[in-house]
Amino acid sequence: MIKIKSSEITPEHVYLSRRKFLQAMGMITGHALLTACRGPGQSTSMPAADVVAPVTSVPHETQGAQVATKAESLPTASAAADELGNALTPLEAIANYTNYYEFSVRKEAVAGLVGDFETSPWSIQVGGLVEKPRRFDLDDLRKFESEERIYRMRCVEAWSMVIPWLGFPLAKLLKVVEPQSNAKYVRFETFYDPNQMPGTKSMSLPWPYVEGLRLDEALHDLTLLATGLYGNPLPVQNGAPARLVVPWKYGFKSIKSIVKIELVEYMPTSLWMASGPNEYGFWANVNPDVPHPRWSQATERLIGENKRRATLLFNGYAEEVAELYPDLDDRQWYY
Ligand SMILES: Nc1nc2c(c(=O)[nH]1)N[C@H]1C(S)=C(S)[C@@H](COP(=O)(O)O)O[C@H]1N2
Ligand SMILES: [Mo]
Repeated sequence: MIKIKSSEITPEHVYLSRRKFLQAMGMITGHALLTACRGPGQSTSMPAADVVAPVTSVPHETQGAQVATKAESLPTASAAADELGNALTPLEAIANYTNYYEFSVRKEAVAGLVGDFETSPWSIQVGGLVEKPRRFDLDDLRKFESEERIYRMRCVEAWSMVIPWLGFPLAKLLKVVEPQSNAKYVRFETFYDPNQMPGTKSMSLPWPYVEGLRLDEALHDLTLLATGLYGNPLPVQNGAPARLVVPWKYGFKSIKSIVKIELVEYMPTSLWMASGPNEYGFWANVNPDVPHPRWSQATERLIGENKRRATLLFNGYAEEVAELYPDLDDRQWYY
């Protein structure tokens, strides 16, 4: 097990390092965002198919794949690479190779199935162990100042992307509702309507999609409520109008299209914990040394590259998040 001295991490250190992430120096207001982007965009074990049959073609080579944006909204990001020098994944790939089981288990099919999905009006109910429970509609979400964050996204299936998100730290929203002292975890729930989400009828899973974080993880500055990417509102298939992004954990923690956030005392049971407890646990911190029961996590394929590359501890964010895990043990890597 890799040891990290959390004592080495000072707040200044974290701050200076985080500066490297904030590629966008100018703030982008959320005003243009959160407009519904109308872009086109088995078993209970989520990723088996992709790992058993490794991805050999990049998503934008997929025949018939639609592109998520049109000419009037060309992708923009303030930098061309993440802080480690990894080039941004093209929008075509981000929008056409998506995991969104409510629509399809086929990543290449999701973008073509989201056309009728309504993302406006929308609201997120925030409650549970808070002083000021409230509902945030799209206008409320627009009031949070939006910033760009270029993050690596590492799927448990061992592929990855580099994505320029727009959004704001979830902590800002949680502060508004004032968590009570007995709140220890945060539970997130995705919108669920079988009539709009064909995958929920064909896939027998304990819908709705649910995920959870420990409260300090949810309050960490890296934890984002994302409302856009590449300078535009989120494509529906990427979780419009608002989704979680937790870059040091496997991608399945980054729950899409959130309608409910609850502060709770006990560890919530996620959809994947309920459906595949031997393979998907609560913590899901990226660790190359802890294999999934059915495959190694030592390497990954960055979408667009052919050669596999080494997976980084905490997906490369150890400096920022190791302090959250002073008593690292196997539980916190467990799927
Ligand atoms: N509601 C919901 N959220 C979800 C998923 C899903 O199927 N449904 N898939 C997860 C998985 S496995 C990954 S890797 C990421 C993928 O995000 P992206 O498609 O925007 O790259 O979304 C996560 N969030
Ligand atoms: Mo994933």
